[in-house]
Amino acid sequence: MYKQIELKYNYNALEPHIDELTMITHYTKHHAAYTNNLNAAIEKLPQFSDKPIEEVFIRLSEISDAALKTAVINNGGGFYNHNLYFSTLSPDGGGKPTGELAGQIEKDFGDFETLKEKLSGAAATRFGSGWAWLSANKKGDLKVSSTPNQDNPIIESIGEWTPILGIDVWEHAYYLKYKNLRADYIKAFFEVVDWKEVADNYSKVKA
Ligand code: MN3
Repeated sequence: MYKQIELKYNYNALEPHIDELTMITHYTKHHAAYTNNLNAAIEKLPQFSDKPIEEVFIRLSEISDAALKTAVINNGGGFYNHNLYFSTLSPDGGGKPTGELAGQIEKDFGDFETLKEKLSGAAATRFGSGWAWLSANKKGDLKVSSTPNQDNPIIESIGEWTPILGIDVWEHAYYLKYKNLRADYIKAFFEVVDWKEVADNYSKVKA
């Protein structure tokens, strides 16, 4: 059984950047539905029961039933992506990373502001629903990308890249407060990013 991560803050804790009703709806409706639907799909795939979702993502070619494979991609992505999203937000977030991650950002992007611009650009220009990502590989390289729907870099690269931070740009992530102003939501998102958590994710991906 896949389980949603528990939030380490209250639904209203990210105000005014991300509003309470969006958080409640996002976590208890959208994320919960992806998780339930993933569990229902995996019940039909006993070879994957109790396997980490990251392993399922890199073994998708073993699923021969096309509809079931689509269900695992959409709901497995929805489950995993939102666990990452909610775990890297914090009312004490914002600012910039320090330590090893900060050094790698300088190496790969020049400076933090450039990374922020690239990530914001990837999030702003993703057409329709999807995500913008900061990912790492085992060598410790960093990369900015975006994917449609509930896809993610693990699915897309078959395990070569693992996201360490994701910006959800589905309208359900911002429309209640920001309406059509996705760029304002993206700006606000950076005010609540928990860079310590992102740095922790980075050190886990790096071999
Ligand atoms: Mn979402």
